[in-house]
Amino acid sequence: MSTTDQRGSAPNPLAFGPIVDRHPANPILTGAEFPREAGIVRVFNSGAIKVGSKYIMACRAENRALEDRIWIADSDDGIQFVPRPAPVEMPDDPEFREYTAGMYYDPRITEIEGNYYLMHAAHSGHTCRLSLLSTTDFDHFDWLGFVSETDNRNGVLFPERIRRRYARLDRPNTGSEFGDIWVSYSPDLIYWGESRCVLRNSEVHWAWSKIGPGAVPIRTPGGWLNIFHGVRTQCKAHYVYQLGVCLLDLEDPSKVIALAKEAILAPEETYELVGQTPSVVFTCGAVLEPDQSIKLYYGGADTVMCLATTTVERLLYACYHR
Ligand code: BMA
Repeated sequence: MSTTDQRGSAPNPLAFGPIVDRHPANPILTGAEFPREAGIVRVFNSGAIKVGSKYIMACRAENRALEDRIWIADSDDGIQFVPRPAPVEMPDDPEFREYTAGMYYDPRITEIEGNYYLMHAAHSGHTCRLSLLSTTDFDHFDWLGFVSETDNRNGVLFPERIRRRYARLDRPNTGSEFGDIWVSYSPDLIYWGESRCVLRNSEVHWAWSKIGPGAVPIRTPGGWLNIFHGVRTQCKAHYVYQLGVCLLDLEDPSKVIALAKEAILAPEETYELVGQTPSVVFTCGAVLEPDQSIKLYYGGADTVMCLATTTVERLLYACYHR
């Protein structure tokens, strides 16, 4: 791809302007749309998937007690979502209760071989670890267990096995590995290892504080498109969360093939700048449509759910040229 067309004259429109477009209906979902008695005041960082012709969102729904619930919402068009009457029932297991303290969040939905998996963060006192639910119908969920030690978050399963093993991206949160994107493998989705660093925050010019996996990676013939978040500390005072994109090797996702130099989405609209946490755009889900367009769902300011649209072509262009 070049910045000029085949005649070598007119500039390629992808060379300028936004890589993603915000949807005019933003924010597409707010806490006010949940059943009133639930007291949900914020909904953000929600996973999403398309099942047949329907869209399903696994919402991060938050009340004033800061109990974060995973709450399914349904949509016919991918824009207007209707929350179900009640949140996902979480396991009664005492271990689960002890470690999550009622706070589970940032779910990513991945379909693998006909099953749907929700990998999500679970707070355990001062730290956070990854936990995994599975479902075949989004009505009944099984808890498969904790799938990381403490101090790991942003776990995202790849939608297929890589060299026969399940694969995931995540963000270990401790020590010298703080704030980089890693890949790990598992024979059974429970025990994970062979971990390798994929991308360090020091390699992302606009995100010197930390980076982490975002949406479920999208397979393209040339590699996995990985839409991630990146954070910079502004004036030593507050974090600014933006979204970036890179392309990972299909067979060995620890290899970065291309990385967009620019962020593809930055907090600029009021619903991204003002809210519980100012200046945050944060994604947990993107839906690839048959025409290769992409619906990118993201949380604005840790308060509302938003939608942006783009295409595989635009994201690939960004990886190589922006
Ligand atoms: C991260 C996560 C996200 C949140 C972000 C900004 O560490 O906890 O859920 O959107 O911080 O507050």
